[in-house]
Formats: sequence, structure tokens, C-alpha cells
Amino acid sequence: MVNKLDKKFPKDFLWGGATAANQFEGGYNEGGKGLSIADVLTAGSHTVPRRITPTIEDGMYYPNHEAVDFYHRYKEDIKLLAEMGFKAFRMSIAWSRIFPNGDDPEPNEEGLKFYDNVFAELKKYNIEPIVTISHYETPLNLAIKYNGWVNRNLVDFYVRYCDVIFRRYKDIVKYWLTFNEINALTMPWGTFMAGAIMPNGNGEISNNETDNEQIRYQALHHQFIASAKAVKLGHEINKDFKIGCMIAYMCFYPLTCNPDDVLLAQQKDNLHNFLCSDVQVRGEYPGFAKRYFEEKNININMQENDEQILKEGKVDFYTFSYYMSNCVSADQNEEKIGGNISLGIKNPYLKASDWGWQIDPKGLRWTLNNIYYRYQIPIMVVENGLGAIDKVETDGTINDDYRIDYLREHIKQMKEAILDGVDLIGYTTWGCIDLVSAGTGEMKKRYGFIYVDRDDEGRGTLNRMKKKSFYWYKKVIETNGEDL
Ligand code: BGP
Repeated sequence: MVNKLDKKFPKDFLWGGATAANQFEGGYNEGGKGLSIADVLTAGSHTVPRRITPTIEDGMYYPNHEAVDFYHRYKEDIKLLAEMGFKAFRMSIAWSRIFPNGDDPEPNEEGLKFYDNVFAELKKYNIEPIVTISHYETPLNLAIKYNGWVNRNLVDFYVRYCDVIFRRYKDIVKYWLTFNEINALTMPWGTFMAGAIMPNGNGEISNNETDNEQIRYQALHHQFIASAKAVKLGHEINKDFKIGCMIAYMCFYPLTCNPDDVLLAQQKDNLHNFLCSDVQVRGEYPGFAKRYFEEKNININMQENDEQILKEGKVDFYTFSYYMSNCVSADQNEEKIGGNISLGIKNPYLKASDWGWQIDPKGLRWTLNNIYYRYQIPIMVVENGLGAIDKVETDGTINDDYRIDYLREHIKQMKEAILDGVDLIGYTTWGCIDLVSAGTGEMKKRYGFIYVDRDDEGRGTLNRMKKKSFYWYKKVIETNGEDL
């Protein structure tokens, strides 16, 4: 008798890994590429936030400039991914390779050619590309000249960029994500990284609570319009395109069973996780957003047909990043609740990574259920993984058992979610090859199955080495998630 609970990952499940151009490619000024906002970010650390420098010549070390040099090593890298048996590879196109200033009259052919080559290489090994159109790498000129996404002109620049890449790659790329972690704009740190909005203060990328929500939500509205227009256009260019949203999902738990805590957790879930996907999946702002805007005196400047545009540009699938969960408390007494209200309150049942990110595989199952039964459309987990310090042993091995444990437990919970009925179609772990951290600009916060010889000061050969997790993930893919 077949055990109904012996459900497996679907046979065409998309196993793979994820990267972003600005953290991975390097070649920041090669092939006609213009500067992107990531190119003016300094390295920070666990405690010191990254900063935006006024000019590129400021002489500080810029981790994103050379990153890990995928730009020159893509063949070698893709071969390694193929060796692990990757079915899918999530990557982004650097907007400023295609339109160096964002508002140029013509696209840069050399930039397009680079991605022709990358996609051809993926095709050679039957690896499905999943392309993020904008991943924290808006052309810098659009930030300086227009103040980023606050300015509605960016919608047209973005849609034109989409038009160019959709047509160019229409027969080779099927899966597209319009904006990486679009809900970053519901948080202060997203102002520059996601919104390309110039900071007025000291240039810190941080959780500055005194920032301006009016500006962030207006910029977010422009991204919703841009995303919806891109979805519509993409489907006109190729009706088989699958275009998705991408949300940084933070799982919020109430610290206690006090109804005030429970309600607060739901409100945070709504505002920070679901506001964006409600607009992108259902095509309209949810009621709680309208209430929030009213209470906070936020006036979104909408054009007459914006509602229609949002309705016509609903995404085909939902994707998200998942790393951790956090607790929230309505009690403002930080001493009593044992934590910092704005940074999140520790969960006594969970351990955290070296960067303080609380490891919670079951939270992934909870999240998958939470998302699926709200939207009932296919879901992909497009980022998940453990940022950790790896040690290369004298014999050259890298024994990252902690990473294997983290991923194994999360994969088990994805399986449970599939049993729960969730339509999960893919899993791409973050930073499958070590790359620069978005949050801190560090190299030592590594996520990969493949080690890159490069340190925080930019030293190292950039040579690639297989970690223990490389062989483990290869087996996971080979057995379609059975042998964990
Ligand atoms: C997500 C971003 C990625 C990535 C990841 C890990 O928010 O989409 O770009 O870097 O988080 O974060 P970090 O690099 O700060 O460890």
C-alpha cells in the first residue's frame, strides 16, 4: 500500500542556488558598465554599518567592485554548479551593464552580450536561469539625478530596460523576478539599497527610525507600478514567461500569548511581509495598508489609471528569501522583555548564527503555509542559507557541517510543507558560491558550497574550492531531496 504521507519533492523540482550581480560579478567598470548604487558602498561589519561614499575615488575598499569575479570566471563557475547537478540558477542582470546611466538612449550591446554568454553556458548544462531584474543595483546616475524611485520617471526607465532584456532573452529565460526583496522599502535600511534614494544624513545604511516613510512608500508605489507594467509587457512578449514577486520574508512570532503581542505580530506580518505581495499578487492595496497610510499621514501620489495598471500586472508566482524568525512584543519595557524593540527580541527556543540571525527551520514550514493559503499560487524559496565563517584546513578541506545541518533541517521542513499541500516548485540557496554580503559588505560571511579565496581586505587568489557541503548538496539533488 502506498503511504500517502510518503510524499516526495515533485519530480521537476528546481534545485539550485542564488546570486546577485553586484555581490558576485565584479568587473564593475568593464564592458561599458556604468556605476550602480552598490559600487559606492564601503565595507562595514557586524557592528559598523555600510556607508555610501560621495565619490567613487574616495579611496576606501569597495567590496562590490571586484566581488568574486564571476564576470571573468563564469564558465568555470557554471561548470561547478553543473557538477552539483543544479537544475536552476538564480542570478540578476546588472541594470547598469545594459543601461550604464539608466536613462541612456540606447542599451549597451557589450553588456547584453555578456548575459548571452552566461545564458548559453547555463543552457549547455540544462540549468534553468531565474533572473532578478533589479537586485539592489539601480544605476547610480538614477539615484543622483532623479533621487531614485521617489521619482516616477524611473518607472519608464525600468520598463524600457525590461523591454530590452525580455526581447533579447525571450527564448532562453522563462522565470523572471521584478524586484529583489521589494518590501525592503517598508524598512528604513531599504531607502538606498532598494529605493536608490540618496540619504540626507551621514550616509549610513542602517535602521534609522527617524527616516521619512512618506518618501519610502511613494518610491514603493512607483516600484509596484513598474513591476505591474513589466509583468504585462513580459506576457505580451512571451506568453509563457513566468514573472514573480520577491519578498524578504521575516517570520514574526508573538513573544507571549498576550493578545496584544499576537495582534502586533499579525500587524507586522501584514505591513512588512504582505503589503507588497498583496499588491503584486492580488493587484490592489490591502485595507490595512490604507489604514496605516491614513494613521501615519502618508499620502501616496497615484495617477488616474494606477489602480488599473496594478490589476493588469499580477504576478504568476511568489518567491521569497527566508533566513530567520524574530519575536515581537507590545510591551515597550526592553529590560523586562530582554531585547531591543527595533532590532527584534530573542526567542529563547532558538539558536542564532554568528551574525545574530535566529535559526528556525520550522518557521519556514509555518511561512510556506502562511503564504500559500493566502494566495494559492506556486511558490519558490529563492534565498535561504547560513552565513558563517569557514576554515580551510591544512589539507585544503572545508568541513562546513554547520551549513549542512542548517540546510538539511530547512529542506525537511519544505517537505513537510509540501505534505501540508503547499505548491512549492523550487529552492535556490543563497550565495551558492561565496560572495560579498549585502548587509555588511564582508567576505567572511560565507554562504557557499564553493569557497572563494578572498578576504575582507580584498586579498586572495579568487580560486574556487569545494566545501564538504558541495558533495552533500550534489547528493540531495541527485536523490531529489530523499538522501539528506
Ligand atoms: C538578502 C539579499 C541578498 C543577500 C542575503 C543575505 O537580503 O537579497 O542580496 O545578501 O540577504 O544577506 P547578507 O548578505 O547581509 O548576509
